[in-house]
Amino acid sequence: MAHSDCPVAIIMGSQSDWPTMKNAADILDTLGVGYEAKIISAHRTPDRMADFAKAARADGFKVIIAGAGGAAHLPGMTAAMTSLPVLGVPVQSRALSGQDSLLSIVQMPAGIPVGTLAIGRAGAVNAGLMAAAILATHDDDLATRLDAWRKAQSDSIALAPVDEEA
Ligand code: RP5
Repeated sequence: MAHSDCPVAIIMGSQSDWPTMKNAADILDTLGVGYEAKIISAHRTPDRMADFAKAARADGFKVIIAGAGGAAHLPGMTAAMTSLPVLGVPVQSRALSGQDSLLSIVQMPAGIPVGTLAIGRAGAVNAGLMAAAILATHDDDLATRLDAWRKAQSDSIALAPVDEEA
Protein backbone atom coordinates (compact mmCIF):
# COMPACT_ATOMS: atom_id res chain seq x y z
CA MET A 1 0.00 0.00 0.00
CA ALA A 2 1.46 3.32 -1.06
CA HIS A 3 0.90 6.65 0.68
CA SER A 4 1.12 10.29 -0.27
CA ASP A 5 4.88 10.60 0.34
CA CYS A 6 5.60 7.52 -1.79
CA PRO A 7 4.29 8.39 -5.26
CA VAL A 8 6.56 6.20 -7.39
CA ALA A 9 6.49 2.44 -7.74
CA ILE A 10 9.64 0.81 -9.09
CA ILE A 11 8.79 -2.69 -10.23
CA MET A 12 11.10 -5.22 -11.85
CA GLY A 13 10.86 -8.72 -13.19
CA SER A 14 13.61 -10.28 -11.11
CA GLN A 15 16.08 -9.74 -8.30
CA SER A 16 18.68 -9.77 -11.09
CA ASP A 17 17.20 -6.48 -12.39
CA TRP A 18 17.86 -4.61 -9.14
CA PRO A 19 21.48 -3.55 -9.89
CA THR A 20 20.04 -1.71 -12.91
CA MET A 21 16.82 -0.48 -11.33
CA LYS A 22 18.62 0.72 -8.21
CA ASN A 23 19.86 3.58 -10.40
CA ALA A 24 16.28 4.84 -10.63
CA ALA A 25 15.90 4.51 -6.86
CA ASP A 26 19.14 6.37 -6.24
CA ILE A 27 18.13 9.40 -8.33
CA LEU A 28 14.74 9.49 -6.60
CA ASP A 29 16.54 9.42 -3.25
CA THR A 30 18.73 12.31 -4.41
CA LEU A 31 15.68 14.33 -5.44
CA GLY A 32 13.72 13.52 -2.29
CA VAL A 33 11.02 11.56 -4.08
CA GLY A 34 9.50 8.62 -2.22
CA TYR A 35 9.16 5.22 -3.86
CA GLU A 36 8.46 1.57 -3.23
CA ALA A 37 10.51 -1.10 -5.03
CA LYS A 38 8.97 -4.50 -5.73
CA ILE A 39 9.82 -7.67 -7.65
CA ILE A 40 6.86 -8.38 -9.92
CA SER A 41 7.29 -10.75 -12.84
CA ALA A 42 4.82 -10.77 -15.71
CA HIS A 43 5.66 -14.42 -16.33
CA ARG A 44 6.55 -15.91 -12.94
CA THR A 45 4.09 -13.93 -10.78
CA PRO A 46 1.27 -12.90 -13.13
CA ASP A 47 -1.30 -12.63 -10.35
CA ARG A 48 1.01 -10.34 -8.36
CA MET A 49 1.38 -8.16 -11.45
CA ALA A 50 -2.38 -7.92 -12.01
CA ASP A 51 -3.12 -7.24 -8.35
CA PHE A 52 -0.47 -4.50 -8.23
CA ALA A 53 -1.42 -2.82 -11.51
CA LYS A 54 -5.17 -2.79 -10.91
CA ALA A 55 -4.75 -1.30 -7.44
CA ALA A 56 -1.85 1.07 -8.19
CA ARG A 57 -3.88 4.27 -8.60
CA ALA A 58 -6.11 3.59 -5.60
CA ASP A 59 -2.98 2.77 -3.61
CA GLY A 60 -1.74 6.30 -4.22
CA PHE A 61 0.98 5.77 -6.80
CA LYS A 62 1.34 8.49 -9.43
CA VAL A 63 4.05 7.03 -11.70
CA ILE A 64 5.25 3.48 -12.28
CA ILE A 65 8.78 2.65 -13.38
CA ALA A 66 8.91 -0.90 -14.73
CA GLY A 67 12.16 -2.64 -15.63
CA ALA A 68 12.52 -6.04 -17.24
CA GLY A 69 14.84 -7.97 -19.49
CA GLY A 70 14.53 -10.49 -22.29
CA ALA A 71 10.88 -11.11 -23.21
CA ALA A 72 10.12 -7.98 -21.24
CA HIS A 73 6.34 -7.93 -20.94
CA LEU A 74 6.08 -6.35 -17.48
CA PRO A 75 5.90 -2.67 -18.53
CA GLY A 76 3.35 -3.27 -21.28
CA MET A 77 1.13 -5.62 -19.30
CA THR A 78 1.20 -3.25 -16.33
CA ALA A 79 0.25 -0.37 -18.62
CA ALA A 80 -2.61 -2.47 -19.94
CA MET A 81 -4.09 -2.63 -16.43
CA THR A 82 -3.62 0.96 -15.23
CA SER A 83 -3.86 4.41 -16.80
CA LEU A 84 -1.05 5.69 -14.59
CA PRO A 85 2.03 6.68 -16.59
CA VAL A 86 4.35 3.67 -16.99
CA LEU A 87 8.02 4.25 -17.77
CA GLY A 88 9.75 1.18 -19.18
CA VAL A 89 13.42 0.36 -18.60
CA PRO A 90 14.92 -2.33 -20.84
CA VAL A 91 17.37 -4.31 -18.70
CA GLN A 92 20.54 -5.39 -20.48
CA SER A 93 20.14 -9.10 -21.09
CA ARG A 94 23.06 -11.51 -21.33
CA ALA A 95 21.87 -13.22 -24.51
CA LEU A 96 21.08 -10.19 -26.66
CA SER A 97 22.54 -7.23 -24.74
CA GLY A 98 19.13 -5.75 -24.08
CA GLN A 99 18.05 -5.42 -27.72
CA ASP A 100 15.34 -7.98 -26.94
CA SER A 101 14.26 -6.05 -23.84
CA LEU A 102 14.17 -2.76 -25.75
CA LEU A 103 12.07 -4.05 -28.62
CA SER A 104 9.72 -5.93 -26.27
CA ILE A 105 9.04 -2.74 -24.31
CA VAL A 106 9.08 -0.06 -26.98
CA GLN A 107 6.90 -1.68 -29.64
CA MET A 108 3.56 -1.21 -27.94
CA PRO A 109 0.41 -1.29 -30.04
CA ALA A 110 -1.40 2.03 -30.42
CA GLY A 111 -3.66 2.65 -27.44
CA ILE A 112 -1.51 1.41 -24.55
CA PRO A 113 1.57 3.62 -24.12
CA VAL A 114 4.80 2.81 -22.30
CA GLY A 115 7.34 5.62 -22.10
CA THR A 116 10.43 3.63 -23.01
CA LEU A 117 13.89 4.68 -21.88
CA ALA A 118 17.35 3.54 -22.91
CA ILE A 119 18.82 0.10 -22.22
CA GLY A 120 20.44 -0.37 -18.83
CA ARG A 121 21.78 2.18 -16.36
CA ALA A 122 21.09 5.26 -18.49
CA GLY A 123 17.48 4.20 -18.91
CA ALA A 124 17.01 3.62 -15.19
CA VAL A 125 18.56 6.97 -14.25
CA ASN A 126 16.45 8.74 -16.84
CA ALA A 127 13.31 6.92 -15.73
CA GLY A 128 13.90 8.32 -12.26
CA LEU A 129 14.43 11.79 -13.68
CA MET A 130 11.35 11.48 -15.89
CA ALA A 131 9.21 10.33 -12.98
CA ALA A 132 10.42 13.34 -11.00
CA ALA A 133 9.68 15.64 -13.93
CA ILE A 134 6.12 14.29 -14.18
CA LEU A 135 5.54 14.78 -10.45
CA ALA A 136 7.15 18.24 -10.63
CA THR A 137 4.38 19.46 -12.93
CA HIS A 138 2.29 19.68 -9.75
CA ASP A 139 5.03 20.20 -7.16
CA ASP A 140 7.00 23.47 -7.28
CA ASP A 141 9.44 22.40 -4.55
CA LEU A 142 10.34 19.28 -6.49
CA ALA A 143 10.70 21.35 -9.68
CA THR A 144 13.19 23.55 -7.85
CA ARG A 145 15.17 20.49 -6.69
CA LEU A 146 15.13 19.01 -10.18
CA ASP A 147 16.36 22.26 -11.73
CA ALA A 148 19.11 22.48 -9.10
CA TRP A 149 20.19 18.90 -9.87
CA ARG A 150 20.38 19.69 -13.58
CA LYS A 151 22.37 22.88 -12.95
CA ALA A 152 24.83 20.95 -10.76
CA GLN A 153 25.22 18.42 -13.55
CA SER A 154 25.96 21.18 -16.05
CA ASP A 155 28.40 22.85 -13.64
CA SER A 156 30.26 19.53 -13.20
CA ILE A 157 31.15 19.24 -16.90
CA ALA A 158 34.64 20.58 -17.61
CA LEU A 159 35.03 22.79 -20.66
CA ALA A 160 38.38 21.34 -21.71
CA PRO A 161 39.13 17.60 -22.04
CA VAL A 162 42.09 16.09 -20.18
CA ASP A 163 44.26 13.04 -20.85
CA GLU A 164 43.01 10.06 -18.89
CA GLU A 165 45.12 7.31 -17.30
CA ALA A 166 45.52 4.32 -19.62
C1 RP5 B 1 12.98 -11.12 -16.82
O1 RP5 B 1 13.87 -12.14 -17.06
C2 RP5 B 1 13.58 -10.29 -15.74
O2 RP5 B 1 13.15 -8.97 -15.87
C3 RP5 B 1 15.06 -10.43 -15.94
O3 RP5 B 1 15.62 -9.32 -16.60
C4 RP5 B 1 15.18 -11.66 -16.83
C5 RP5 B 1 16.03 -12.76 -16.24
O4 RP5 B 1 15.53 -13.07 -14.98
P1 RP5 B 1 16.34 -14.08 -14.03
O5 RP5 B 1 16.41 -15.39 -14.75
O6 RP5 B 1 17.71 -13.47 -13.81
O7 RP5 B 1 15.54 -14.15 -12.76
O8 RP5 B 1 11.73 -11.61 -16.44
